Amino acid sequence: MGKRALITGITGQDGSYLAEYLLSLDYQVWGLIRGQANPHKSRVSRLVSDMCFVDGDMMDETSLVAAVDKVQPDEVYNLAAISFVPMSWLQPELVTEINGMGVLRILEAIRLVCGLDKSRATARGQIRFYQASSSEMFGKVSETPQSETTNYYPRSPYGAAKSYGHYITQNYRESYGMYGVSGILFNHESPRRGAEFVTRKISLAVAKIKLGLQDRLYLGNLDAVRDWGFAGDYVQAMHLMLQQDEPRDFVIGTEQMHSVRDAARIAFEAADLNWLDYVGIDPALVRPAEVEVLCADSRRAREVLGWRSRVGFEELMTMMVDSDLIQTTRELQHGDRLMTTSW
Ligand code: NDP
Ligand code: GDR
Repeated sequence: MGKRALITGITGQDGSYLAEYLLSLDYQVWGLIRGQANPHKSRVSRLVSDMCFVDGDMMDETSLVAAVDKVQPDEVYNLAAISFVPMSWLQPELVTEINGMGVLRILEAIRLVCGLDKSRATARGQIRFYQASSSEMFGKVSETPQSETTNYYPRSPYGAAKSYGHYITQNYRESYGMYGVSGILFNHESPRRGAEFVTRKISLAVAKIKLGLQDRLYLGNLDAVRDWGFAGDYVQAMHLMLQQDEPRDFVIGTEQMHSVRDAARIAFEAADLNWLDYVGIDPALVRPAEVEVLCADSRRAREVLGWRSRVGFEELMTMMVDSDLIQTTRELQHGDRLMTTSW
């Protein structure tokens, strides 16, 4: 058996892809599960066999110390968060607690279990830590594309909390000599993406329209531009970041820009439909403060990690539409409740 990894956010999109990838590298993989009957646990254990679970919540320091102590991991990947940006205007304190303070709590758990402090700098590297930072930290961008040296200007409580998580990871690296790094990841999607995010909302709607189950799709800001890649590619970058001699932060993206309008057009075309016949605007979906344009400059990742994004945007949207056509058809046949979003 190879190394041991602890993943928070195991029930989310990235958690399942990362677990699969690490298992393929002969890791022993542990996922942190919150709540007494987490409804998402069975979904991830169906997707990823051969992994172990440990209880814990990013709101609860004691549980994180116990989890790290029980697993004794070589690597911790902190993916847990409330990740849907609009939630952060509705529940700003909770989002700040989980996405910001939660990072501090898991860093403290590692520090306590390892006994890391300045006088024991040789302990560096005992547990390597990955923090899921976000391109949302760039917010109202000062330059395009955005790299590791671009200034942060978050435009949501989510972005502000992620910025705190980013800085506290850097601070623990510098204060205690911990091997702690942040991946500043741009949007990444997949058939496992939550239905509230725009790409999956579109692919699900295309499938339902194609199958005669839905008439219209309402979106917010069609002009927003993002750098969208495939989650399966991005989890490999997370792993690579923890295998370097020196801990460093990396920007991860495709370096390509597309608008929400492009996403809708491509997805409808994948099902031989014209998006103009089906898409409407709902002003309630426009955000209080929008991030207009994001595009990665991933040169450091290309040159140092040898990482690059493989799945292109058209391929990604088509993959999601195809998957939702299959899944929705199956749900219909089995009389299952259809996947939906109220956002
Ligand atoms: P998801 O929303 O799919 O998953 C979030 C995970 O966090 C879930 O497993 C959820 O578990 C867990 N979680 C939420 N609150 C807590 C808590 N209090 N304690 C423990 N676990 C909790 O996110 P993604 O997989 O898409 O993203 C992974 C990480 O990467 C997130 O931190 C996100 O902010 C960040 N990120 C994502 C990007 C993307 O495009 N996907 C881009 C940049 C950053 P539960 O089942 O209990 O709800
Ligand atoms: P984002 O992803 O906020 O970038 O955060 P999302 O898919 O929600 O929005 C992308 C862009 O699309 C615009 N948009 C809509 N978005 C949604 N969800 N629904 C709509 O109907 C709609 N219409 C237009 C949004 O305004 C936005 O500009 C994701 C999350 O995974 C974060 O956790 C992560 O940190 C960032 O990506 C990088």
